[in-house]
Amino acid sequence: MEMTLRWFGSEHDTITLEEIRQVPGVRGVITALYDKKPGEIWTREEVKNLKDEVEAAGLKLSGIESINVHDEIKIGGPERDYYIENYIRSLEAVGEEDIHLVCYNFMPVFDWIRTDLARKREDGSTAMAYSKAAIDALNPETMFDAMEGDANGALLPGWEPERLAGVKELFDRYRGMDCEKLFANLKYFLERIMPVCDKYDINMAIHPDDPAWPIFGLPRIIINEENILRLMKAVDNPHNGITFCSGSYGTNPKNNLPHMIRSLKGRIHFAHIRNLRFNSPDDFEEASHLSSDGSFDMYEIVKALFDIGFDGPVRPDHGRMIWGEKGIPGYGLFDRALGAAYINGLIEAIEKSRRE
Ligand SMILES: [Mn+2]
Repeated sequence: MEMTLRWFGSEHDTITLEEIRQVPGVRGVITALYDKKPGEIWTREEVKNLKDEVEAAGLKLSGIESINVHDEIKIGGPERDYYIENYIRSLEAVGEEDIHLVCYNFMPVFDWIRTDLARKREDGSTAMAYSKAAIDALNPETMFDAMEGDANGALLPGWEPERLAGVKELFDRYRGMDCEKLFANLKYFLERIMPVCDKYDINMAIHPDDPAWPIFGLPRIIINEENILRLMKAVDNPHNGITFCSGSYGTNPKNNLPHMIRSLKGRIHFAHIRNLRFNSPDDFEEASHLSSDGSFDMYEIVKALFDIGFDGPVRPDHGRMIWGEKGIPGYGLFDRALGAAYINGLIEAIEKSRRE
Protein backbone atom coordinates (compact mmCIF):
# COMPACT_ATOMS: atom_id res chain seq x y z
CA MET A 1 0.00 0.00 0.00
CA GLU A 2 1.20 3.43 -0.87
CA MET A 3 0.56 5.95 1.93
CA THR A 4 -0.57 9.35 0.66
CA LEU A 5 -2.26 12.52 1.86
CA ARG A 6 -4.78 14.60 0.02
CA TRP A 7 -3.52 18.05 -0.94
CA PHE A 8 -5.70 20.85 -2.29
CA GLY A 9 -2.94 22.74 -4.09
CA SER A 10 -0.86 25.74 -3.08
CA GLU A 11 -3.74 28.13 -3.87
CA HIS A 12 -6.25 26.50 -1.54
CA ASP A 13 -4.61 24.29 1.03
CA THR A 14 -3.54 25.49 4.46
CA ILE A 15 -0.78 22.90 4.54
CA THR A 16 2.28 22.63 2.34
CA LEU A 17 3.94 19.85 0.40
CA GLU A 18 7.00 20.36 2.61
CA GLU A 19 4.89 19.56 5.68
CA ILE A 20 3.38 16.50 4.01
CA ARG A 21 6.86 15.29 3.09
CA GLN A 22 7.72 15.11 6.80
CA VAL A 23 4.90 12.76 7.75
CA PRO A 24 6.59 9.38 8.23
CA GLY A 25 5.84 6.96 5.42
CA VAL A 26 3.94 9.41 3.24
CA ARG A 27 5.47 9.38 -0.21
CA GLY A 28 2.70 10.69 -2.40
CA VAL A 29 -0.17 13.11 -2.61
CA ILE A 30 -3.63 12.87 -4.07
CA THR A 31 -4.62 16.12 -5.67
CA ALA A 32 -6.52 17.76 -8.52
CA LEU A 33 -6.89 20.96 -10.48
CA TYR A 34 -9.27 22.40 -7.92
CA ASP A 35 -10.13 25.50 -9.91
CA LYS A 36 -11.65 23.43 -12.71
CA LYS A 37 -15.41 23.33 -12.85
CA PRO A 38 -17.15 20.05 -13.62
CA GLY A 39 -17.18 19.61 -17.39
CA GLU A 40 -14.15 21.79 -18.05
CA ILE A 41 -11.26 20.24 -19.98
CA TRP A 42 -7.97 19.65 -18.17
CA THR A 43 -4.96 20.31 -20.38
CA ARG A 44 -1.79 18.31 -20.38
CA GLU A 45 0.23 21.41 -19.52
CA GLU A 46 -1.86 22.12 -16.43
CA VAL A 47 -1.50 18.53 -15.25
CA LYS A 48 2.24 18.64 -15.92
CA ASN A 49 2.66 21.84 -13.88
CA LEU A 50 0.83 20.27 -10.95
CA LYS A 51 2.90 17.12 -11.19
CA ASP A 52 6.14 19.09 -11.43
CA GLU A 53 5.23 21.06 -8.31
CA VAL A 54 4.54 17.87 -6.35
CA GLU A 55 7.72 16.18 -7.56
CA ALA A 56 9.85 19.24 -6.80
CA ALA A 57 8.85 18.74 -3.15
CA GLY A 58 10.10 15.15 -3.24
CA LEU A 59 6.67 13.57 -3.48
CA LYS A 60 4.80 11.55 -6.08
CA LEU A 61 1.50 12.55 -7.62
CA SER A 62 -0.18 9.24 -6.78
CA GLY A 63 -3.63 9.98 -8.13
CA ILE A 64 -6.31 12.51 -8.97
CA GLU A 65 -9.20 13.27 -6.61
CA SER A 66 -11.31 14.18 -8.40
CA ILE A 67 -12.21 14.90 -11.98
CA ASN A 68 -15.79 15.85 -11.25
CA VAL A 69 -18.55 14.49 -13.45
CA HIS A 70 -20.89 17.14 -14.85
CA ASP A 71 -24.52 16.85 -13.72
CA GLU A 72 -25.58 16.65 -17.38
CA ILE A 73 -23.89 13.22 -17.51
CA LYS A 74 -25.61 12.09 -14.31
CA ILE A 75 -28.96 13.35 -15.55
CA GLY A 76 -28.41 11.78 -18.98
CA GLY A 77 -29.35 15.08 -20.62
CA PRO A 78 -29.02 16.06 -24.28
CA GLU A 79 -25.51 17.45 -23.81
CA ARG A 80 -24.04 14.46 -22.02
CA ASP A 81 -21.97 13.26 -24.97
CA TYR A 82 -20.35 16.68 -25.19
CA TYR A 83 -19.40 16.54 -21.50
CA ILE A 84 -18.22 12.94 -21.77
CA GLU A 85 -15.98 13.99 -24.66
CA ASN A 86 -14.53 16.73 -22.42
CA TYR A 87 -14.02 14.18 -19.67
CA ILE A 88 -12.13 11.95 -22.10
CA ARG A 89 -9.88 14.91 -23.05
CA SER A 90 -9.11 15.42 -19.34
CA LEU A 91 -8.34 11.72 -18.91
CA GLU A 92 -5.97 11.90 -21.86
CA ALA A 93 -4.12 14.80 -20.23
CA VAL A 94 -3.77 12.78 -17.02
CA GLY A 95 -2.74 9.63 -18.89
CA GLU A 96 -0.13 11.45 -20.97
CA GLU A 97 1.43 12.60 -17.71
CA ASP A 98 1.72 9.02 -16.51
CA ILE A 99 -0.93 9.27 -13.79
CA HIS A 100 -3.04 6.14 -13.46
CA LEU A 101 -5.67 6.76 -10.81
CA VAL A 102 -8.77 8.96 -11.02
CA CYS A 103 -11.27 9.14 -8.17
CA TYR A 104 -14.73 10.48 -8.97
CA ASN A 105 -18.26 10.25 -7.65
CA PHE A 106 -21.74 10.03 -9.12
CA MET A 107 -23.80 11.81 -6.46
CA PRO A 108 -26.62 14.01 -7.80
CA VAL A 109 -26.41 17.72 -6.92
CA PHE A 110 -24.64 17.40 -3.59
CA ASP A 111 -21.30 15.91 -2.74
CA TRP A 112 -20.76 14.60 0.81
CA ILE A 113 -23.05 16.00 3.45
CA ARG A 114 -22.44 16.80 7.11
CA THR A 115 -24.70 18.79 9.35
CA ASP A 116 -21.90 20.08 11.54
CA LEU A 117 -18.39 20.95 10.39
CA ALA A 118 -16.97 21.55 13.85
CA ARG A 119 -18.78 19.61 16.56
CA LYS A 120 -16.89 19.80 19.82
CA ARG A 121 -15.84 16.43 21.22
CA GLU A 122 -15.17 15.61 24.86
CA ASP A 123 -11.39 16.01 24.43
CA GLY A 124 -11.83 19.56 23.08
CA SER A 125 -11.11 18.63 19.46
CA THR A 126 -13.70 19.35 16.79
CA ALA A 127 -14.92 17.02 14.09
CA MET A 128 -17.50 16.90 11.33
CA ALA A 129 -20.75 15.28 12.31
CA TYR A 130 -24.09 14.18 10.90
CA SER A 131 -27.44 14.09 12.57
CA LYS A 132 -30.61 12.95 10.90
CA ALA A 133 -32.67 15.36 12.96
CA ALA A 134 -30.65 18.30 11.61
CA ILE A 135 -31.08 17.08 8.01
CA ASP A 136 -34.81 16.62 8.43
CA ALA A 137 -35.06 20.22 9.61
CA LEU A 138 -33.12 21.56 6.65
CA ASN A 139 -34.17 23.06 3.36
CA PRO A 140 -31.63 21.90 0.75
CA GLU A 141 -31.72 25.20 -1.04
CA THR A 142 -30.57 27.11 2.01
CA MET A 143 -28.24 24.43 3.26
CA PHE A 144 -25.17 25.71 1.50
CA ASP A 145 -25.46 29.08 3.25
CA ALA A 146 -25.63 27.23 6.52
CA MET A 147 -22.47 25.25 5.75
CA GLU A 148 -20.51 28.12 4.28
CA GLY A 149 -20.74 30.13 7.47
CA ASP A 150 -19.08 27.26 9.27
CA ALA A 151 -16.07 26.53 7.06
CA ASN A 152 -13.54 29.17 8.12
CA GLY A 153 -13.95 30.67 4.66
CA ALA A 154 -12.09 27.66 3.25
CA LEU A 155 -12.92 25.86 0.06
CA LEU A 156 -15.15 22.85 0.50
CA PRO A 157 -14.65 20.36 -2.32
CA GLY A 158 -17.86 19.61 -4.12
CA TRP A 159 -19.54 22.61 -2.49
CA GLU A 160 -18.22 25.30 -4.80
CA PRO A 161 -20.42 28.41 -4.54
CA GLU A 162 -20.71 28.83 -8.32
CA ARG A 163 -22.12 25.35 -8.63
CA LEU A 164 -24.44 25.52 -5.67
CA ALA A 165 -25.87 28.84 -6.83
CA GLY A 166 -27.79 26.91 -9.47
CA VAL A 167 -28.95 24.28 -7.02
CA LYS A 168 -32.64 24.99 -7.41
CA GLU A 169 -32.54 24.56 -11.19
CA LEU A 170 -30.51 21.40 -10.71
CA PHE A 171 -33.12 19.96 -8.39
CA ASP A 172 -35.72 20.57 -11.07
CA ARG A 173 -33.63 18.77 -13.64
CA TYR A 174 -33.31 15.70 -11.43
CA ARG A 175 -37.08 15.46 -11.05
CA GLY A 176 -38.21 11.95 -11.99
CA MET A 177 -34.70 10.53 -11.62
CA ASP A 178 -34.60 7.22 -9.80
CA CYS A 179 -31.85 4.77 -8.90
CA GLU A 180 -32.30 2.69 -12.06
CA LYS A 181 -32.00 5.68 -14.38
CA LEU A 182 -29.00 7.00 -12.50
CA PHE A 183 -27.37 3.56 -12.70
CA ALA A 184 -27.98 3.42 -16.45
CA ASN A 185 -26.42 6.88 -16.87
CA LEU A 186 -23.37 5.82 -14.89
CA LYS A 187 -23.02 2.69 -17.01
CA TYR A 188 -23.31 4.77 -20.19
CA PHE A 189 -20.56 7.11 -18.94
CA LEU A 190 -18.22 4.29 -17.95
CA GLU A 191 -18.67 2.39 -21.21
CA ARG A 192 -17.66 5.48 -23.14
CA ILE A 193 -14.59 6.30 -21.10
CA MET A 194 -13.23 2.73 -20.83
CA PRO A 195 -11.35 2.83 -24.17
CA VAL A 196 -9.25 5.81 -23.05
CA CYS A 197 -8.72 4.18 -19.63
CA ASP A 198 -7.54 1.03 -21.40
CA LYS A 199 -5.19 3.03 -23.61
CA TYR A 200 -3.50 4.86 -20.72
CA ASP A 201 -4.05 2.25 -17.99
CA ILE A 202 -6.14 4.64 -15.92
CA ASN A 203 -7.95 3.12 -12.97
CA MET A 204 -11.29 4.81 -12.41
CA ALA A 205 -12.21 4.64 -8.73
CA ILE A 206 -15.76 5.62 -7.90
CA HIS A 207 -16.16 7.15 -4.48
CA PRO A 208 -19.18 6.02 -2.49
CA ASP A 209 -22.07 8.33 -1.76
CA ASP A 210 -21.69 9.92 1.63
CA PRO A 211 -23.84 9.36 3.59
CA ALA A 212 -24.85 6.08 1.99
CA TRP A 213 -28.57 6.72 1.50
CA PRO A 214 -30.80 8.98 -0.59
CA ILE A 215 -30.96 12.59 0.56
CA PHE A 216 -33.65 15.18 -0.17
CA GLY A 217 -35.39 12.75 -2.51
CA LEU A 218 -32.32 12.49 -4.75
CA PRO A 219 -31.28 8.93 -5.59
CA ARG A 220 -27.95 7.61 -4.36
CA ILE A 221 -26.63 4.32 -5.68
CA ILE A 222 -23.01 3.77 -4.61
CA ILE A 223 -24.03 2.83 -1.11
CA ASN A 224 -23.59 -0.90 -0.47
CA GLU A 225 -21.95 -4.14 -1.55
CA GLU A 226 -24.84 -5.28 -3.73
CA ASN A 227 -24.94 -2.10 -5.82
CA ILE A 228 -21.22 -1.78 -6.23
CA LEU A 229 -20.86 -5.43 -7.32
CA ARG A 230 -23.66 -4.84 -9.81
CA LEU A 231 -21.72 -1.89 -11.22
CA MET A 232 -18.52 -3.93 -11.45
CA LYS A 233 -20.37 -6.60 -13.47
CA ALA A 234 -22.26 -4.09 -15.62
CA VAL A 235 -18.98 -2.69 -16.93
CA ASP A 236 -16.70 -5.64 -16.41
CA ASN A 237 -13.34 -4.01 -17.01
CA PRO A 238 -10.68 -3.85 -14.28
CA HIS A 239 -10.30 -0.12 -14.99
CA ASN A 240 -13.84 0.27 -13.71
CA GLY A 241 -13.09 0.10 -10.00
CA ILE A 242 -13.74 1.76 -6.72
CA THR A 243 -12.41 3.96 -3.98
CA PHE A 244 -13.02 2.04 -0.81
CA CYS A 245 -13.94 4.76 1.67
CA SER A 246 -14.55 3.24 5.09
CA GLY A 247 -16.12 6.41 6.46
CA SER A 248 -18.66 6.67 3.63
CA TYR A 249 -19.74 3.03 3.35
CA GLY A 250 -19.57 2.89 7.12
CA THR A 251 -22.28 5.54 7.54
CA ASN A 252 -24.65 2.60 7.10
CA PRO A 253 -23.91 0.19 9.97
CA LYS A 254 -25.39 -2.64 7.87
CA ASN A 255 -22.37 -2.45 5.55
CA ASN A 256 -19.85 -5.07 6.65
CA LEU A 257 -16.68 -3.22 5.66
CA PRO A 258 -14.11 -6.07 5.72
CA HIS A 259 -16.56 -8.31 3.83
CA MET A 260 -17.08 -5.64 1.19
CA ILE A 261 -13.34 -5.27 0.72
CA ARG A 262 -12.90 -9.02 0.26
CA SER A 263 -15.73 -9.22 -2.25
CA LEU A 264 -14.14 -6.45 -4.34
CA LYS A 265 -10.74 -8.04 -4.81
CA GLY A 266 -9.03 -6.66 -7.91
CA ARG A 267 -11.43 -3.73 -8.23
CA ILE A 268 -10.30 -1.55 -5.32
CA HIS A 269 -7.89 1.01 -6.72
CA PHE A 270 -7.78 3.52 -3.89
CA ALA A 271 -8.61 3.46 -0.19
CA HIS A 272 -9.78 6.16 2.19
CA ILE A 273 -9.42 5.11 5.78
CA ARG A 274 -11.47 6.90 8.39
CA ASN A 275 -13.30 6.03 11.58
CA LEU A 276 -16.74 7.18 12.70
CA ARG A 277 -18.31 7.11 16.10
CA PHE A 278 -22.03 6.44 16.22
CA ASN A 279 -23.75 8.14 19.12
CA SER A 280 -27.08 6.69 18.02
CA PRO A 281 -28.27 5.09 14.77
CA ASP A 282 -29.14 8.60 13.53
CA ASP A 283 -26.11 10.49 14.69
CA PHE A 284 -22.41 10.02 14.01
CA GLU A 285 -19.25 12.06 14.24
CA GLU A 286 -15.88 11.61 12.58
CA ALA A 287 -13.55 10.14 15.18
CA SER A 288 -9.79 9.91 15.15
CA HIS A 289 -8.50 6.94 13.16
CA LEU A 290 -7.83 4.76 16.21
CA SER A 291 -10.28 1.83 16.48
CA SER A 292 -11.10 2.47 20.12
CA ASP A 293 -12.09 6.09 19.42
CA GLY A 294 -14.86 5.10 17.02
CA SER A 295 -17.19 2.34 15.89
CA PHE A 296 -15.04 0.57 13.27
CA ASP A 297 -12.38 -2.09 13.69
CA MET A 298 -9.57 -0.43 11.74
CA TYR A 299 -7.32 -3.46 12.10
CA GLU A 300 -9.90 -5.66 10.35
CA ILE A 301 -10.29 -3.08 7.57
CA VAL A 302 -6.56 -2.77 6.90
CA LYS A 303 -6.13 -6.55 7.19
CA ALA A 304 -8.85 -7.13 4.58
CA LEU A 305 -7.08 -4.73 2.21
CA PHE A 306 -3.84 -6.57 2.85
CA ASP A 307 -5.50 -9.97 2.31
CA ILE A 308 -6.80 -9.08 -1.14
CA GLY A 309 -3.34 -7.89 -2.17
CA PHE A 310 -4.36 -4.24 -2.48
CA ASP A 311 -1.21 -2.29 -3.37
CA GLY A 312 -2.64 1.05 -4.53
CA PRO A 313 -2.68 4.43 -2.84
CA VAL A 314 -4.30 4.73 0.56
CA ARG A 315 -4.88 7.88 2.54
CA PRO A 316 -6.12 8.80 5.97
CA ASP A 317 -9.45 10.44 5.33
CA HIS A 318 -10.98 13.34 7.24
CA GLY A 319 -9.33 14.12 10.54
CA ARG A 320 -10.41 16.14 13.55
CA MET A 321 -9.15 19.64 14.20
CA ILE A 322 -6.69 19.44 17.08
CA TRP A 323 -3.98 21.50 18.74
CA GLY A 324 -5.57 24.78 17.66
CA GLU A 325 -5.13 24.15 13.96
CA LYS A 326 -7.35 26.05 11.54
CA GLY A 327 -7.92 24.63 8.10
CA ILE A 328 -10.27 23.05 5.63
CA PRO A 329 -12.75 21.00 7.69
CA GLY A 330 -11.51 17.41 7.81
CA TYR A 331 -8.25 18.28 6.11
CA GLY A 332 -5.93 19.71 8.71
CA LEU A 333 -2.41 18.36 8.96
CA PHE A 334 -2.12 17.14 12.55
CA ASP A 335 -4.87 14.57 12.90
CA ARG A 336 -4.33 13.18 9.41
CA ALA A 337 -0.62 12.81 10.15
CA LEU A 338 -1.54 10.86 13.29
CA GLY A 339 -3.90 8.78 11.14
CA ALA A 340 -1.18 8.03 8.57
CA ALA A 341 1.24 6.99 11.32
CA TYR A 342 -1.38 4.74 12.92
CA ILE A 343 -2.39 3.09 9.63
CA ASN A 344 1.27 2.58 8.77
CA GLY A 345 1.68 0.88 12.14
CA LEU A 346 -1.20 -1.45 11.38
CA ILE A 347 0.26 -2.27 7.95
CA GLU A 348 3.70 -2.99 9.39
CA ALA A 349 2.28 -5.25 12.09
CA ILE A 350 0.10 -7.17 9.65
CA GLU A 351 2.94 -7.55 7.17
CA LYS A 352 5.41 -8.83 9.75
CA SER A 353 2.94 -11.18 11.41
CA ARG A 354 2.31 -12.78 8.01
CA ARG A 355 6.00 -13.46 7.50
CA GLU A 356 6.30 -15.34 10.76
MN1 LIG B 1 -13.71 9.33 1.27
